[in-house]
This record gives sequence, structure tokens and C-alpha cells, in this order.
Amino acid sequence: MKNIKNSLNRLINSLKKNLKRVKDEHLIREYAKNNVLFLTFVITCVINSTMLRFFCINSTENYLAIAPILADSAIVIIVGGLGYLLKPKNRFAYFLGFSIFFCLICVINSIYYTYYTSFASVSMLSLTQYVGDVGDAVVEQVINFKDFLYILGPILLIAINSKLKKKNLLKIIELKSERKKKAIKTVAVGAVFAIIFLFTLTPTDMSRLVKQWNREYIVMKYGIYIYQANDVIASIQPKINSLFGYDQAKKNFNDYFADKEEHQDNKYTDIFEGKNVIVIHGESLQTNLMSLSFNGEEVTPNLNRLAEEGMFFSNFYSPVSVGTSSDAELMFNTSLLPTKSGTAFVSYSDRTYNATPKLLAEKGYYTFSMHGNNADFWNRRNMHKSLGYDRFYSKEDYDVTDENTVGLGINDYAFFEQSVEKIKKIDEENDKWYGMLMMLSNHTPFSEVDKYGDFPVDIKETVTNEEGTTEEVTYPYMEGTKLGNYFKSAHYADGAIGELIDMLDEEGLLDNTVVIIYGDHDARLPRSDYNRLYNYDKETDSILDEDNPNYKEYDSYQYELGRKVPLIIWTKDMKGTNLNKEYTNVMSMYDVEPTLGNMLGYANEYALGHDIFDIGEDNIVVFPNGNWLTNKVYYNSQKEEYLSLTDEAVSEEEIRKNNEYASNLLDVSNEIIVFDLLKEDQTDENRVIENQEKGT
Ligand code: GP9
Ligand code: MN
Repeated sequence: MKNIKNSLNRLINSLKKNLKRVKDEHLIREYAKNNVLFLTFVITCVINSTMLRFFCINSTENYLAIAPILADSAIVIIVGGLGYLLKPKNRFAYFLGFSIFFCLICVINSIYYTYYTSFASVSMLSLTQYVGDVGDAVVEQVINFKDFLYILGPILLIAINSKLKKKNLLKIIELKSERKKKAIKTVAVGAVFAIIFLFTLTPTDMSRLVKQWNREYIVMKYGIYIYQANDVIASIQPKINSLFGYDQAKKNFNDYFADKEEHQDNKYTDIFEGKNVIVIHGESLQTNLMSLSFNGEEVTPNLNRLAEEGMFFSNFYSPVSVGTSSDAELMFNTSLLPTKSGTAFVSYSDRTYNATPKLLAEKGYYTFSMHGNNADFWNRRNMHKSLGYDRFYSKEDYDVTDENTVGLGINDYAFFEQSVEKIKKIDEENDKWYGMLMMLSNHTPFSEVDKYGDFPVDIKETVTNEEGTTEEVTYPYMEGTKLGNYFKSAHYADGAIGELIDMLDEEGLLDNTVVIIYGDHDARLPRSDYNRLYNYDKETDSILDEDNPNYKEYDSYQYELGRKVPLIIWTKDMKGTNLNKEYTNVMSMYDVEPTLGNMLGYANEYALGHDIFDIGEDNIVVFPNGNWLTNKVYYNSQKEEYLSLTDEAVSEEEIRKNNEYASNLLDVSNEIIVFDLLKEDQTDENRVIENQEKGT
């Protein structure tokens, strides 16, 4: 006991002595003076990462988070510390190189976050070829002043270096042993930061880093630099994984499907058997458009009419990841979810898919897809073959002129008109057919308002003044906002859908045809614009105060839930039948293949979604970031909190079970694609058949 006391006293005395030395000899000031470049490098890099989190993730938890600052500091101090191994004259280049590198990480992520509400991945590098095509959209809608604040870091470093140079303070000579000692000491300080950081981690934090799909959470916990390094590992992992972890993946796959309940026939089974099918891929069409009118005119009168006359799935979601349009197509046709890294269309187009076009082709259908954009966009030229389309009509098959171009390419009206001509021929030559028509005009940034036709999104009122005469007063309302422009663009696209239906009808192409319309994903518009939509005060031309009794809260949950897209299944003669109604159970894009398959008489036995008429109100919609939604609850896996949608209590057990379900679904789907498990399965079957044949 006495010994411990003595040792403690000795330790405290030595600490006191050292602190006194630091104070008396002005060691801190001395250190700062001799290491200005290193300190500038460290401080600016840590500030940049903190600033990025601050701009992207708005939560008090984020503002107060110390863990990512520790993690960033550890990385930057270690990287900077290694610079001391270099001769002093070479250090500036080293610090500047890394400063630019870290700054670029912040700039890219800042821009990327605005567009995708997620952080960047190197697995997306293979997609930069598409940036040219949507480049204007990105520049116009996505790049902000704040994205370039990070450049101040390297600029400050350059400025300080030139000042030091002028004062002749850079000509220091250091022995190799001295440099080594300095580097070791600095790296050791970085290691101390790293150790303290490691103590803040929970097992959940560790497992999320390995899984990498909860990007926001990882950045919030580990900072942007560790996130990005981990992303590089995670992005090359699928390639390595597809060489190694096959056995485990195959086992997971077998276990998953062994437990899956078999599909039962229901009253919708085969109701459309033998009918032709037209699918309309509605670019950026959201369900909320359908309930909006301006000055008595509906935004989407044609969608509304088709929904009223057909089967309207009003609680339908498209859980796309970074593959946006292509992820929607993938889910719709294969009942798989987007991949965790990269996109299925670009990285995994050579895999085997049990896709609707392929399965219908096996039933004697002629299957085709039509799209006015370049065939290589989203690698459709290759992927549409893998999905089993007999023919992909792309830009080269259309007459595209300056006059008929809107946004990314041929406008929806001209596209549909020319498509109908092609479908007429297909119909003459084929017994039955399945065709996907992919729209293009209603694509972000929705800025070609002069081409969308006249659809004012203001408020017009007729008022009687004191003299008794009437005059028309106009309040700007949504005019000039991004959301307002989106309404004009959607109204234009909706008009094209109306014309398509008329043209098909005139050609007699609707008589034995099922029409399916889906919105491919939401339009990614700012929440503040929705706030204006719901809380506009025309008297002051501004947004109502939050404490105003008429103020309607539009929080992040409402925004998330408001990202639903329409799904309509319609036939010419459906109106008034027992099919003609609104279906309100939550449903996902990856539930379409099993639902439609049941109606048309085909099945993908490895579908991950459900026939909605089988699963009904028990359905769960899983999003690529691990969030999920049921009729009762929306769970946010990044914040680990939920929103109850009914008065019923939500048990912890239910949350745990659904989290496990979501995680399994994402794993199995990813493994099916990465390890090409559907191909292997067919090979297994072939092997069985071959063996049977040998036996006979
Ligand atoms: C491009 C079109 C749009 O051809 O499908 O793709 P998106 O940018 O929505 O993913
Ligand atoms: Mn799209």
C-alpha cells in the first residue's frame, strides 16, 4: 500500500515538474512555432471533415459528437507525422499533397450528399461516364457555394508556407535520427487519439463499419476519412468476395429459401394470363403529385384518371440506391434489391437474373424495351440482354431532333408517338408481347419550363374592390421554386401519358393489353420547398411561422414517407369491376414481379419480394440503407428510432425481428447478384438432369 502511494506521488510530482517546464520554457509556443505547417495541415483537415458533417447531417447529436473528431485527428496526425521522415525542404509538398487529397474527399462528398443524400463511394467511379449526360442537372441543382469552402485548407497551407519562406524560416537542417524521433513521437500522439476513439465504439458501430451500407451512420461515428478508406476496401470486396466467400453465400441462400413460405394461389392468380403488357417507367413521378391542383387544374389528370379506373397501389415505394432509374428497373423486373456497392446494372450485368422479360419470353412472349436515351446509359445495352429482352430500342432507333428534345433527350410525346408505330408492327408480327417504355422528360433539374407548356403554379383569385369592380390577383406561391418547376414538368409528362393511352386505343392496341405505370423514384427536391407548399402565407408571400395554428409540420419523417411513387395496373375494361380500387398496404418495387407473375401466370421462385395479395398487411418494405416500413411503423436505422403510424404500441421484439429481416434480405439479395447464385442454381439443376439421364 505504502509502495503504491509512493509511486503515485512520484508520478504526480513528475507530471507537475513537466507541466512547469512546459510553462516556464514556453514549450507549446516553441512547438507551434517550429511545426506551423504540420499544425495547419492537421487543424484544417479536421475542420474540413467536421464542417462536412455539419452541413450534411443536421442533428444535435452530430454537432456534439466528439468521436469523429477524435478519429479524424488520429488519421490526420498519423499521416502528417509520417511527413517528418522527409527532409524539411520536402515536407511542404507532402503536406500540401495530402491536404488537397483530403480536401477533395470533402468537396466530392459535399456535392454527392446534396444529390444522393448519402456519401460517395469509389465503386461509383465506373459511373462517371454518365456525369457528362446529367452534368447540367448536377451543376444547376446540386453544386453550392458551401462545397468549395474546403479549398480554404490547402490555400491557407500555401499562404503560410510562402510567409515562412519569406522570413527564411524553412532552411532547417535535421539529422535522419532527429527526423525519425519526431515522426515516432507524432505518430504516437495520433495513436493515443486512435486508442481513445476505439474506446468510444460499440459492437454495433463495428458491425456497421463492416457492412458499410449505413453510410451516414459511419461518417457520423468514424468521420469522413475513415469512411472513405473503408469504402475503398468495401468496394473491392465484392470482386474479392466473388472469388472467395462463395460457399457461405450459397449456404445463406439455401437457408433463406428453405425457410421461405411457398406461394399460394389466390383470387388474382392468372387473371391476366395471355394478355399483352405495356409497362410505363415514369421518370421521377411521385404519388404526392396526384393529390395536387393549381387554380382548379390537377397536376396529373391522366395518372389520376387511370388510378381511378384501375388498380391503384397508393402506398408503394421504390427503394432505389445510387443506381436510381436502373435500380428501379432491377427491382421491378427481378424482385431483387440494389447491390450494396456499385450498381447491378453496371457492375454485375453479366449475372443471371430470373427477370420478368426472360420468364415471359419462355412463355412465348416477344419482349422489348424502349428508351429515348443513349443505349449505354446505365449500361442498358448489356443489362437489357441479361434481363431477357428480345430487343432494346434506344436513341439510335428514334428520330431525335433539336425541336423534339427536352432535358436528356427526345421528349416523352415524340418518344411515345414513335414507339406506338413500332409497337403496331410488333403486334402484327407477334402473338403476345411485353414492352417497357421508359420516359425521360420529367428528369431533374426540371428547368426547361418554357418547353413544358402553360401550367401556372401560382394562386389566382378574383377579388371585388371597394368600387364593386372585380379584378384578378395573383400570388406567386410555387412559381420560381424547384418544386414548382417539377409540377410543371410532371404535368407535361402526364400529358404525354394521356396521349399514349389515346394513341394505343386508336390503334386497337389496348384491347388485350394490361398497362402498368410506375414512378421510378422520387424527384429529390428540397424539403424547404415542401414547407412552402404546405405553409404558404399569400398575404406576406412567405412561409407561415411555426407557432401559427395553421402551420403544418413537414418533418424529415414526412419527407421520407412522402417519397412514395405511384403503381397503377390498368386495363381498358377494368373500371367498375371488383379489381378497380385503391390498394393501401405498403408495397415495394421488388414486390411487383411476384405480384404480376401471379396475375400473368409466371413465377420467379427466387423472388425476394412478395405477391402483395399473398402477404397483404404483413408486408415490409426494406430500403438499401437498412430502414424499413410496415403498415404500422417506419424505422430509421441510422438514427435507430421509429415513427409509429398507428395508435398501436410497437414492441422492441418487433423492431428486432424486422431489423433482422431487413439485414438478411439485403445480404441475400447482394449475394445472389455478386456470386451469381441463380446461375449456379440452374447449373445444379442441369447437373441433376444430366445425372438422371445418365442413370436411365
Ligand atoms: C437515363 C434515365 C435517367 O436514361 O433513365 O436515369 P436517372 O438519372 O433517373 O437514374
Ligand atoms: Mn430515373
